[in-house]
Amino acid sequence: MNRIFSGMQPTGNLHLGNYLGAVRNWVAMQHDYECFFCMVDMHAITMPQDPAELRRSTREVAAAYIASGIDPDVCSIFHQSALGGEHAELTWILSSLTPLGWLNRMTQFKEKAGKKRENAGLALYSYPVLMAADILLYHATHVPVGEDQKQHLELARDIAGAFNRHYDIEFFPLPEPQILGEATRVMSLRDGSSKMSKSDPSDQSRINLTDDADTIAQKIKRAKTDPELLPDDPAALDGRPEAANLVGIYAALSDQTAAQVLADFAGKGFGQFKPALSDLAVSVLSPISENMRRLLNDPAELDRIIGGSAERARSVAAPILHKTKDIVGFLQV
Ligand code: AQP
Repeated sequence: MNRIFSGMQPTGNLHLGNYLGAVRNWVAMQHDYECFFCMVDMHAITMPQDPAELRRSTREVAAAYIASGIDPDVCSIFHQSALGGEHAELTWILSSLTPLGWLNRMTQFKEKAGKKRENAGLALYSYPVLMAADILLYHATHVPVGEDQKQHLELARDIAGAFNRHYDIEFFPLPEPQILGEATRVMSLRDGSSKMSKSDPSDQSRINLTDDADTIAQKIKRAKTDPELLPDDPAALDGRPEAANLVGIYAALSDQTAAQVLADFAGKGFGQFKPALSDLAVSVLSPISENMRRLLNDPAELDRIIGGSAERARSVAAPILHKTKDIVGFLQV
């Protein structure tokens, strides 16, 4: 059976982009692949985190996975640091084959380091090598992610290829990115040119999975738009990023294409479109946030699920790491 590895940083404020770009696709794929869904807390600390908040967010992400429909009896749902040694060890081995030039091209580092590049941490810079190790440690063949992670996945493929070539062995499968659905890049509600993000200082920029119905409705009502009516052809949304974003969100939430959505709303303004979008978003997200609340009320049960999954993950990762070390030439006595 082909294998999936994917993850999410427990950095708070899980949002509609995380859901539509990633988790929802995982739910659809979970019975066709052997799945490992991780809370990547080692990635989270590449930016400063409050320890108590990191622990809280790690459980919250696990709750979001399960509340969205991931079945913990079928998939492994665990935190990366539970196998921290294995992930870190493979990262080191892969680092030895990763040219700096490859890392220098990564746009996420440039965005997150910003103007204070000299002060950015080494882990933020080598983040994509840890991500490659996450995937390769499980011999994952498919990695469902949002569009923003495409560059990191291409790097993971390059690193896998470099290892196989260097040691002249077909050992690591080259993982296939799975960028699926009508909303692979959900944009901010306040600015159609930047992606919806957990770390955006404006809470109005995103719909959080924990927002209640009134908050969702109010955020959509205030979302930036333009004065034009909706067209009947998606191509006519070019140059209208905010309108295209809201239509894309509607399409993804209703399992339609943008063209099907526009067939219903062509000639209508946002005064009519936004309330319909609010109702739709509330109907999809309310059951998820209710389920999340219920799961978070029983942290012991969540910890039981996470701990059991980590054991399952270890049974897959340990032999792959052992074999990797053998290939590299480490004495294993
Ligand atoms: N706006 C988005 N649209 C579609 N997919 C998205 N993803 C994130 N934002 C969008 C997808 O969600 C998964 C988990 O992402 P992550 O938590 O590991 O980190 P990220 O991509 O850096 O997400 P954020 O929200 O932007 O977090 P911060 O602000 O902390 O950096 C990935 O599959 C990602 O593609």
